[in-house]
Amino acid sequence: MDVKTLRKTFEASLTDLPPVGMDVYSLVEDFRRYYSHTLGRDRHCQSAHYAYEALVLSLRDRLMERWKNTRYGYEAADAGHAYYLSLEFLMGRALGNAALNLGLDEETELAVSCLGMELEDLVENEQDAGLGNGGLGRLAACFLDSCATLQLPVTGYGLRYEYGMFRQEIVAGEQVEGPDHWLREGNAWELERHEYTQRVRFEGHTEWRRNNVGRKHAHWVDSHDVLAVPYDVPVPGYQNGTVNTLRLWKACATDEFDLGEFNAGLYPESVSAKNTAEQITLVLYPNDASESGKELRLRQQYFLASASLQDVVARWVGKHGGDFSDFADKNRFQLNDTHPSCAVPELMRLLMDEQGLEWDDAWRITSATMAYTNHTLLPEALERWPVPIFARLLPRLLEIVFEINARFLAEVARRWPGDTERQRRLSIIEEGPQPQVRMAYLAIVGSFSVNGVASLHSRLLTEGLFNDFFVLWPHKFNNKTNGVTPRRWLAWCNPGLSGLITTIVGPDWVADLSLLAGLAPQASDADFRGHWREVKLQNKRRLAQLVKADCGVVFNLEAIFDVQVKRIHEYKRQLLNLLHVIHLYDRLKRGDTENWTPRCVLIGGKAAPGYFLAKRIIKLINNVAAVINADPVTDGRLRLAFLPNYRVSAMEIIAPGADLSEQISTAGKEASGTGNMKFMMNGALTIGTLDGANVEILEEVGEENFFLFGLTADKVEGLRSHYDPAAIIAADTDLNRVMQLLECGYFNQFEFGIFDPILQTIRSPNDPWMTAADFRSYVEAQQRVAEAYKDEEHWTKMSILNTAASGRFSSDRTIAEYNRDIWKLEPIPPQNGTL
Ligand code: F59
Repeated sequence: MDVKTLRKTFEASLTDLPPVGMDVYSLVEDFRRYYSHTLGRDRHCQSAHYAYEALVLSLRDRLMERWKNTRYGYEAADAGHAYYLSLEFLMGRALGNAALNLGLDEETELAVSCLGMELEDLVENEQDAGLGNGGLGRLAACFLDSCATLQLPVTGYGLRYEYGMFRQEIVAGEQVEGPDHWLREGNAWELERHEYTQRVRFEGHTEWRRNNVGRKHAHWVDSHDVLAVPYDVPVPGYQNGTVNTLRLWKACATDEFDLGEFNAGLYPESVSAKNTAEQITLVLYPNDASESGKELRLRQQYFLASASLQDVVARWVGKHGGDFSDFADKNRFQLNDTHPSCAVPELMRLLMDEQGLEWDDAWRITSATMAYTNHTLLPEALERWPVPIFARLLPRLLEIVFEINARFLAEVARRWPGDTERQRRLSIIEEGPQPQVRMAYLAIVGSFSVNGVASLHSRLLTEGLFNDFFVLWPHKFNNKTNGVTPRRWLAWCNPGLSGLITTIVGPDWVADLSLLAGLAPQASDADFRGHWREVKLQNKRRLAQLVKADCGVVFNLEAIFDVQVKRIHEYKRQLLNLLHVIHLYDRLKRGDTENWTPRCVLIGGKAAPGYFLAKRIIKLINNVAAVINADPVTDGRLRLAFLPNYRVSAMEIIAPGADLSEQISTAGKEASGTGNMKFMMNGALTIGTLDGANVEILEEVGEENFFLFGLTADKVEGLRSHYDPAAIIAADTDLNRVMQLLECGYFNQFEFGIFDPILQTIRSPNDPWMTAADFRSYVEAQQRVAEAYKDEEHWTKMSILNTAASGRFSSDRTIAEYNRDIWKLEPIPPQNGTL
């Protein structure tokens, strides 16, 4: 046989390799081989890390064949594909999820115990992939899980940060940030794909040349280029044989980048050039209170957009040559907030400058493939880039942005002749002493779909922030209420509750969460309630162990576990929570202890390193905790703990152990929230305002199973002009006493004045978060909580009804809606599918 035939035979043989065994025995065999022959460890190795790694490699083999079959399935179907572009994917740990989704959770546990180890101990060896700040990044991770579970051809594109979200330590009550070098011991899940490396340009300038038919053509010259090397991470669907891809780009220097200096003997200089290039994916940016124009951040954003789009276009050209007539039909780019919105001008550039299309054709394609999701209503969080920075870094892109804007404003002028004020308001370029590119406007103009993430949020977008655009293009706007994956957030993190649920509704709920509704009748079954309580108690025990280990605080298992975990931000009002805790302490000090319900309050979350007030709030929480926990009057009655380094893997222990979920943002400020959904699924009750997805949670579970309080979004806005916190404080004895305790320095005896900036915001008529306004209503709701908790049977009933009503908050439902309204993809099973 000639080499060509041999090669073809080899390639064909790759599709019918014998399947990798899915039984305990095969797992044990693979584990031993990886441990010994691949990792080269022997009986002298006591580090659990290598056992963890051997297990990952064993599971990865099982993913690998499904991964290939999935790709072949998509290729053969020649169907549409969606790309989720996001600067953040907060994946957390992958091991448990991979075992569960492969249907190997029991086998894995058995195999590991056959080898004299505990799965839990190995799992603990995995670093969280913390490539995100919070809700937005975790949403991207839940979405990938749901896309794979629904067998939708969706690929995630992101950045492979060397350092993820910073590690938070608490030193003397204050947040201290440390680097998160999550890749130090390697990442056995990822697969480097050198062969798909892309080249991304920066700086330089545009040169216009005529081609052979006399058409003017832009050339981006004298650029400083950086290589984008892809690392693929497998994303398994739930027991369906599908494995999708998360492709993360790493920035690498080109050879020529430093060759000149190197040859000239300028060794340190040549290395510094390499460093500049590779800095792009060195570290995740923590989101700040307001967005500052950091140049490196813009580099990251363009790097992601350009590498990803080039990758897609190259695959298209490989298959269809220069024929782009079907491109818009077959491709969708979902922009996770404005962060990747350079994709709009970048796709224009690729189609025109590199593929030779005319503006109108390129624009038809671009504006029919892009879809934008907004995640915030806070105007100060909207991204703007100073034109001079944009011009220097991405000169060619800015020309295209200007042209998009000119054509767009001409359209506005045709619709509203003479209305220059409207043109000024709608312009992608904000004029002023320092002109800025408004990234949200660029995304809206370039997209066929714009969505909010909860129904209230989407309504407020069209009525407020984006009203001018809504008037112009009402058809673009839609809502997609967020969800979370029930695989990680119930099936995996809460095996006790999952088992109990399965005894009632069968095992199918994991991929069809609406089936949880079948639990509702069990709420009136005393035996079932007993089992439910037993499981919750076990989960509270686990959570209490975590709190003891990480905070040194002992939680009483009989108490309400009252939990608020999320990024620290004024609008989320950790302060309101704290005012209530101080109020409870004040009651204890006054001897007002009759009918007391013991309560353990847990607060966790990271503050952006540059967000002064958020960091000071952490300090206040810790100071209050120190005073309260040391005072014997609180023994058995009240505890407060701040959990350091809140992250995905911590939430997997926290959500199952919580009784009460704090969702207390100022109404109209929290776009959706997703922690609220994780708590609800795990049977916690919510105390919350009518904000974000709380509105829909309340709708599902009913007022009688939810502790509602506070002003509505409309009321908040109505109150602004005459908000008078001083009067509210004076008229409310409890709040007055709390403020006195704070203001007399009760919690900062030797740290004079450090909390004054916080206290000033509470007393300010301009406090945007109106903390004082909701205090009374919040305390009353907390009293209802305390009362309700005393009736164990009734509380359990409400807990069951919360889980039963949580079906709507599966990200499977959310993704089904994205697909129905925006992507319109066909589900495609893998080729030669094995489950
Ligand atoms: C922007 C520019 C420069 C640097 C950082 C950022 C930036 C990064 C991350 C801004 C915001 C974020 C971020 O994490 N935002 C969110 O997590 N938003 C949340 O999104 C969730 C999912 O939709 C919502 O549930 C939640 O209400 C919202 O706050």
